[in-house]
Amino acid sequence: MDSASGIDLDPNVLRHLQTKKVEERIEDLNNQIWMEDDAVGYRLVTVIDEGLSDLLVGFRDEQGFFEKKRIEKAKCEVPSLNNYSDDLCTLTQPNAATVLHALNIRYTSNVIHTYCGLFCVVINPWRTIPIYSDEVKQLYQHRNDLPPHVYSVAQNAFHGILKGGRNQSILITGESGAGKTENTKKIIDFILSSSGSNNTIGECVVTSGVLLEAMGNARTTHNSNSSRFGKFIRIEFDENSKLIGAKIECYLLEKSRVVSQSDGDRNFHIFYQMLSNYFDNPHKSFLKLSKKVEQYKYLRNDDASIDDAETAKLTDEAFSKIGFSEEEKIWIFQILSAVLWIGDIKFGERSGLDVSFVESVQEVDNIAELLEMKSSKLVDALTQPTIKVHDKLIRKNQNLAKTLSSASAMAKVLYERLFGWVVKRCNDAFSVDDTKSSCRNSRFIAVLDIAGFEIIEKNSFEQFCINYTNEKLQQFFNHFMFVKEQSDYLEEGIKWTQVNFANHLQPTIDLIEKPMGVLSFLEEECVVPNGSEKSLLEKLCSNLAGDSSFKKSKQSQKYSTVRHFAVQHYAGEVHYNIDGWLEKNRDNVETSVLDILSQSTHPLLKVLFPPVPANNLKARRGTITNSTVSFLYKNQLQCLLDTLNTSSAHFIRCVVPNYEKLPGKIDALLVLSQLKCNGVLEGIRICREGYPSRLPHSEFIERYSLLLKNKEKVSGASEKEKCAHICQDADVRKERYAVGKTKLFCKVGVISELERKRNEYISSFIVLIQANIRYLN
Ligand code: AOV
Ligand code: MG
Repeated sequence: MDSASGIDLDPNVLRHLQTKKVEERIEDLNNQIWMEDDAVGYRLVTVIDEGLSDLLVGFRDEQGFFEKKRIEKAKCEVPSLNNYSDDLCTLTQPNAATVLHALNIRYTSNVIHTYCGLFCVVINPWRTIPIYSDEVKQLYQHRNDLPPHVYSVAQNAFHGILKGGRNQSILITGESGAGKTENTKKIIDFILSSSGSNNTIGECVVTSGVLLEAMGNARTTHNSNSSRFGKFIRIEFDENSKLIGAKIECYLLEKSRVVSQSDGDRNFHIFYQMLSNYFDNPHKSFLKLSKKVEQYKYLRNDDASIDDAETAKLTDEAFSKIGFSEEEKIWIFQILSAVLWIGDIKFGERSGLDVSFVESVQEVDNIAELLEMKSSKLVDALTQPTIKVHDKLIRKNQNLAKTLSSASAMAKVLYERLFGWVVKRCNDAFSVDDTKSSCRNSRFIAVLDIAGFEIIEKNSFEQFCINYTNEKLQQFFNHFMFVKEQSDYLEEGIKWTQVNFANHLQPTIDLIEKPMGVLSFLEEECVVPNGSEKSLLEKLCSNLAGDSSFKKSKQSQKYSTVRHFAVQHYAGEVHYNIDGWLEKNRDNVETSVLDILSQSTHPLLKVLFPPVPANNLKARRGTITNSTVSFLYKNQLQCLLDTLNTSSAHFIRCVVPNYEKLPGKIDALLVLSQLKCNGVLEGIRICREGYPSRLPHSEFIERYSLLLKNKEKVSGASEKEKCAHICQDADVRKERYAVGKTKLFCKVGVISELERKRNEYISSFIVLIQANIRYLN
């Protein structure tokens, strides 16, 4: 029984929660140092001799042989005296090596959460661990002295609402498979169960998650349930902190997946669910789902290990719970089935002529029937679009490549709008009625689940958007941290001279956003006649060459200069391959395709493709700059940041420990690269610039007063004065500490130094006592 909260806790759970703290041992470091190592990240070695800029070190290799090596001092990190700390910033020597070491020993003892200043780092356990039970939830709802946990972050946010504070946001980032979505679900669940009263809203929010996963998630090589869109979920409360509603906003659905997937990836889950045994044959034949999964071109890569029938059931039930009628479900599946048939249309081309045609009518007939349109019109729209020349409408033949791309665009736009509609319907089920008076003072807790910084083999437009987003979020974090530190120092009456590290990211953001920057050149190239990626790259290189964040890629096997440019992001230099950017950014759908979709009599298509007024040329053409993906996304991102800026933020960084999905195993290099990309090391760096170690006066005096040279001198002094005297007597330089109103603030290394002096004092004291005892004997 946990005496403070009156809650029964399984000892197994306690062990995972690490309530029984591992005895923190102050290590005898004995001339040891962390040396950079290509295989294991960092290796603890013994210093044998010290040169001006290098060290001679010794260590045992994997076979147990003793090796000696000269290494540059710059490639070493000082070990920390403590290693099991709940907060990485309180390591006596926070640096890449000690942070990795601390996370490693915690993870291998099943502790997946660790704070790092304002971040909570969570390492994917790759297995179920018993730390999310109702009992544990209750504990975190009632106590604030518990070990790190995402529940604690959620509770802080909830507490912010309860005490009448501002909107709260929880930002979760990390690379694919790191656990963002899992943690988002845990947090939402915690907040909903803390706010108790309105179960219907809570249930709808959770249920909508099932639908979004069915339609927006897919199997990838790194994650069998990978989210292929970003989302921002807001849980809204009225002025009495009562739950009144929720809202989900989605970003950048990866719709290209509908028409093609990389090896090892699947299409969105919903397609496989729709074809699974959960649905009977009459239902399937009504939907014209007459083929097996692997017979559809868009679904070639199946995965037998995923139980699609089981999830189909959950999805079906979720549709009903949210309030989709049986008829509406049929409409949804008709559109999805039509999308699959689009992939199977067989197109041909007259050799030597730019004329394409449909080889067999079966597929087209199926689509036309499902989408309630005329087959002949569909064929024309795809193979012979109508164009306007001097007020005349003319049918234009086009080659096979154009026709194929037109068909893909049709499949993608159908899926994208369907997804958007399902999201909207979910929102309708739980969104707040703005007209109600109680909502005027509403506040929210929002959770952002968005793909983290990415450097892959071939970085394209998608990576560029993701990395741009993360650059902005990192800047937001740096600024937030700056303001927080500033208020901490002000509160403690300490002089403040630190720089705002948020400004350091501005050059890269400017490079992307400024009027003659990457995005504006891209948008312009999308609309100029004969725009091409080659000319875009030339424009970027000639106009941005002087920019410190822009790099021309050096000619190499990997990054040819005719295809690549590089951007210096906070997390590293990324080489972007320019191929396909214009098409991806234009995101054009032939007007003739949009026309037949909006002329259809299908009840759902009428909603998804409302007729465009003939005089609205801008909307019809869809080629104006302000309809490009990047333009729309830039604005969406700015809105998101405006929202975040008016809220109190909380940060969660998810880390994938290894790609083999093995519990308990840390791949050091993989984790190090994530710590770099997700801003944890940047956070540590900023933290090192300030005074990372903070001890209450009394604690500091209790531990270090033995370093005072003259104890009588301070007998009547205040605690504040005593702290200052101890630092002076221990020869800590003035700029390395600051005495605040209640705490003593120290720079990195001061505590290690004081500990060393304290140990020396104690050992000499022991020697003295032993000598005296001998003398007495
Ligand atoms: P992601 O959201 O970060 O990837 P997920 O949240 O989908 O990653 O997690 C991937 C998988 O890791 C899950 O399906 C679980 O098997 C496992 N996992 C993650 N966190 C936990 C946890 N706390 N407890 C148990 N298992 C966990 V992506 O959406 O691909 O970027 O686009
Ligand atoms: Mg996810």
